[in-house]
Amino acid sequence: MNVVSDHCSNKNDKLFLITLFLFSYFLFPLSVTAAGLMPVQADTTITVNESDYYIIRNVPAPDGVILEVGGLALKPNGKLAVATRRGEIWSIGNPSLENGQAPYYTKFAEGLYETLGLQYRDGSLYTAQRGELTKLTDTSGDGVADLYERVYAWPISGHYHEYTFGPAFLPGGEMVVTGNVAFGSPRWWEAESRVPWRGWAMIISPDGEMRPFAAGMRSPAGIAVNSRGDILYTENEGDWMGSGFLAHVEEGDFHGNPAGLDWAHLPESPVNVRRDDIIDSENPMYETAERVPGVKLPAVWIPHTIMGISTSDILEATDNTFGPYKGHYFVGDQGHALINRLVLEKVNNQYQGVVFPFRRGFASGVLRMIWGEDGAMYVGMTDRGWSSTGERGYGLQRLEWNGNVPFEMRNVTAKPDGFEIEFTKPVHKDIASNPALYGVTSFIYMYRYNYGSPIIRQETSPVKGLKVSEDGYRVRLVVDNMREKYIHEIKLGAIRSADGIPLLHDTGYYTLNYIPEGSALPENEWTASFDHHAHAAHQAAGAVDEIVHRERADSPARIAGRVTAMPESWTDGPDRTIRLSTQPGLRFDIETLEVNAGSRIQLVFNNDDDMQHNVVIVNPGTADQVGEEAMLLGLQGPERDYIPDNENVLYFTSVLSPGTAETIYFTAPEVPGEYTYVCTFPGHHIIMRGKLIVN
Ligand SMILES: [Cu+2]
Repeated sequence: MNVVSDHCSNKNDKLFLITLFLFSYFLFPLSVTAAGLMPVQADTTITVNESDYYIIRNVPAPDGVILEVGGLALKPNGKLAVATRRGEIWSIGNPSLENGQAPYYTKFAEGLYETLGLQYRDGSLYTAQRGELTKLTDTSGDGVADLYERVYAWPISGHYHEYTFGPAFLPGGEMVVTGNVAFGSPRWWEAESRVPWRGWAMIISPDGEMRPFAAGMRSPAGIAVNSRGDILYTENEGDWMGSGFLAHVEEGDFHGNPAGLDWAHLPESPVNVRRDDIIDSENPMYETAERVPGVKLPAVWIPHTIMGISTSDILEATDNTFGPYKGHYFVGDQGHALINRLVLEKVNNQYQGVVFPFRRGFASGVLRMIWGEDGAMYVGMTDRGWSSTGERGYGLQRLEWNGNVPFEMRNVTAKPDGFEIEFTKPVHKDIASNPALYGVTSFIYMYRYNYGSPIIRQETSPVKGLKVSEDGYRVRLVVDNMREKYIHEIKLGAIRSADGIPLLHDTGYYTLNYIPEGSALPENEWTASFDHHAHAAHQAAGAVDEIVHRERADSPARIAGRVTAMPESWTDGPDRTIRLSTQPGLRFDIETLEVNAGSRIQLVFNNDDDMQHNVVIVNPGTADQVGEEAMLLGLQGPERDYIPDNENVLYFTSVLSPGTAETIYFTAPEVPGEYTYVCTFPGHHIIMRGKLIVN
């Protein structure tokens, strides 16, 4: 039905394609970006989008209802209960918009303090306020809570960042609640646990008994108890947290941020790690875990800026009504307004696994998700007073599956000698047999006092060979340099399904805490599917990739695009100096700039905000395209200042840390028009932009 299968119908054609593949590398070295590997086949007629499979629909709210969603619960009567950051609980009838009818809202409770979680159990709703776990009951049956009962209260200091999340129910009826740390001194972002048990998970019984359970949390916005009864939580980048992650919480665990250890010596604490055990260094966290028992490593790292910036809720798919993802977890991201898909496996009796992109484009920061009665997902959003990608500050949306199965990596599992990729549909075997279409790169983060971490210790893990399964659903990769405790980026080239459909997402990140034991794939099995031409192509492609990589940093386009010293020919100086700054909420301080065509511009960019930003001047109408490509740079993003190889990029600054500045010099375009300056730091481009009018 398509060019792909026709081209690959015999060996000669395949050789031709491999030649084309190599040739493409040499011809267009700077275009090796979004896909990582150049497409082998020339079929560009089929494009796939997330919205071809999963549809986002607004659940409208009446005027005056500020639905900054903090918690979602489904009641047995089909109504959706929504707790808000502003301390109200709404009961929404007909949330599925059945027959095109609007939903109807009833205020169930109010006057609560920043409710950031909600559960229904036996006729009551349970919610974590900032300072207590509360049970709400409608005893009169009029649809409004008339009994507010304290289950358990804990101290708070009053610092704004002391968010409390939960509860999640354990199988026996106890509840899990997690608490953020405060910030303090000497640096504004340094975590402080000013009162017990900030930075901890607490287990609270329905009759009000509390036991501190695990420490080391910093901003644990997502908690879930999975179908096996295990507690999972998600963490955000911050001090001692190199990136966001998902971890399995067991009694006595220490998850990484030392602030909460101030209470570890108390008699009721099950945590044996002490503050003195934690040493600031540029080494990865696993080195501390090897030295200090009780330090728990993430089950799955969710690479910062690549897969999101602030990890939120966790929702398990317990069946296949939302696509072929039974047993998978959907994990929200508040800052990037998206949802990732995560799959766990147990190796050495510990959870580890892989995270894939799933769906972007929600209206605001994704904080909460829940399954509806009809199998759709409700997505509760707020920008939480901070910023998020998306056009709105808050809201409620439905994510609906239309029944079409996207061609995706359904799962990646670890093998003693590599990885096995399982697809949602059979692969086109001739294409999928080309090892050059599989790239594995491993890396990790520092475990340190400072906020976040760069990517460190990045190495290639060469794919030596592969075996495509008989049914086409699986590709077994044999990989060199598998590194325990490292994140492995698995990036595919232009693999197609047997019916010619391209991958919806081409990258997954597998956290390899343990390499499983067992026997390797016998060499005669994978060499058989691995013809020597392809092998040669693979070797050559690898070599070329390295060359391309080195050239990129100082390619002519990059040098011309970012000139940081005034050109010597500007003997009279610049015609004009423009000072541009940033403001909170993903904004430049100037929305429109006017310059004369061909004039000499000195642009002084000050980043006064508390996030990283750049300024990229692009051709008229191309900011969306450039911003999207920047987000797809993956592991290359940080080192390239999130500047994709796109001819519409004219001039740019590097990515500036908070409180720093950079000056660039450029000549305004000769062609008048409305150009755009945009920040391409992942997730910012949709709102962080201004007009550059060239007269
Ligand atoms: Cu920005």
